[in-house]
Amino acid sequence: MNKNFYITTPIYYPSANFHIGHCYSTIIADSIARYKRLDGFDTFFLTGSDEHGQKIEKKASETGVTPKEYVDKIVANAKDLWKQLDISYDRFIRTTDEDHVKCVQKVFKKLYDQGDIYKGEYKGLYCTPCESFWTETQLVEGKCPDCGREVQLVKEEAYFLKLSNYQDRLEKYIEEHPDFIQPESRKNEMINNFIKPGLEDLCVSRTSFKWGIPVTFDTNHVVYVWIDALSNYLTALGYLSDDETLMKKYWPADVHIVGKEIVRFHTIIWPIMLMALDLPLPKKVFGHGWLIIDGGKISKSLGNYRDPREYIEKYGKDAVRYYVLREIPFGSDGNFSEEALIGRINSDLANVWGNLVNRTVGMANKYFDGTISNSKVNEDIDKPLVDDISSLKSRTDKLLDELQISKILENIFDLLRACNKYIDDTTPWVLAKDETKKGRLETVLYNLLEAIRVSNILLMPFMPTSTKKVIETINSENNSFKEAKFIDNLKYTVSKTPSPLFERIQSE
Ligand code: ME8
Repeated sequence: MNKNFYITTPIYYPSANFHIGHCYSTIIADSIARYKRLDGFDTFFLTGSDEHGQKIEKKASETGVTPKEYVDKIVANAKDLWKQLDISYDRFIRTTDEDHVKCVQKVFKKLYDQGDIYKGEYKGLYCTPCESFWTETQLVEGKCPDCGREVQLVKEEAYFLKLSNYQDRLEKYIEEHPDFIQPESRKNEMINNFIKPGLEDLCVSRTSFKWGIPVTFDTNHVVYVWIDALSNYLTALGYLSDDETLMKKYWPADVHIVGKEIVRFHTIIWPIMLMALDLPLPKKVFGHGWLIIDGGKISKSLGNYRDPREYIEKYGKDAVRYYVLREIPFGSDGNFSEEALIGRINSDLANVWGNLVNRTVGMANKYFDGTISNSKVNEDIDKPLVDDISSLKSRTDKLLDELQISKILENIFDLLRACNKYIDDTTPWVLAKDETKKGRLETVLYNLLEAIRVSNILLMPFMPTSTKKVIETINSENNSFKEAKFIDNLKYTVSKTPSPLFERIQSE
């Protein structure tokens, strides 16, 4: 079996209004990358920033700095945020990186030389004061939708990518590879709404602004931002450079994690570029839903914009990670509010997980001075719990392959909930009163520690900080993925002074 794994996030537009929804693509990709690493895969996890384009050029000039100065500042900020969220990327690529610029220029030239890119004329409706192109349908009463002035029909010399040549091949590929676009609903949307109606050749260069990668053989033109941005997945592996070792090792990508609104670019333009370059296509493009914040309207001017760091500082990085992963179910949107975040912390992290660890370790200290080994007196009531512990890894593996991250967390927390019920059903405090039940009491606590240990191993990719704390609390040395099953001969010596895993939060 191929034990290499290549996963990417979208590369972000440098934005000063980076909100908690933006963090989702990166947190989910980080969790999957961590899972694969722990599962023995040689993993490459790529993220970065998408820095070119007219919008950036304009924002920089408004602030009186160069575009590069403008993006440098925002990128430093993004890197800091990823650090605070424990994002374990192998490379942070910037589209202004020298190797990327070279890679894009070589890709563009190669496609031009072989006839997939040709020079033509871009015709469009143009509003000169706004410097914007519009389509007929975007106009409001025939005028510019931004400023209301007259628009002109203009022609601009431009390069085009022959998407139309690849239409049949792409359609066939998508149909023959049902896993390529996930979830299924997005696949149908791409085929029916975009591909079947017919692909038009794509304008892939611009002359109306400068902040982009110059076309080497026609320097008036800069490369269209999406051609530039998508190529990042290849640059990072050294494609068309002197050293293609990573390319040989990791391409094709196992999964591109992308938000639903950019599935179109990743499943039409991107595969066609790759077909033209004669490269295999990524195994999967996963289009996730959004975190809907305050009904979808979020901006600094509305006063509801919060830097994600505020939540991290207030509630901890793992609570934020857990919340977004748990709240966005496969293929759908999730909702965000601070109230709901507090609700999740209290109901799942504090009441279920924290409480279970606390109760179990407390009883191990109280009744056995912290030392527990299995006395192997099993009763019927233990069996379902032991089975659930042993099957947890294979159930989680399957859900991870399907990218059902929210479901994974739901499943693990179901097990933790079942443990709290197991305590109520087995009543250890009653067993403790009867010396002849000492063996039974030890088994009950042992089973609970096993559930805590195994669930903790599988939670490591999702909540790297809290799971370390649990390892210290139960003092477990058996924390590898291979040991994520019920083992009946361990010896636990739990911490005498465990600190609480998650505190309950009083809502204001
Ligand atoms: O699209 N909930 O960058 P971007 C969940 N540069 N995800 C969200 C979200 C929300 N509320 N808001 C944003 C770009 N995102 C391009 C990518 S890749 C070659 C180029 C996600 O900064 C969004 O869906 O606009 C996307 O996946 C990511 O944040 C970056 O968005």
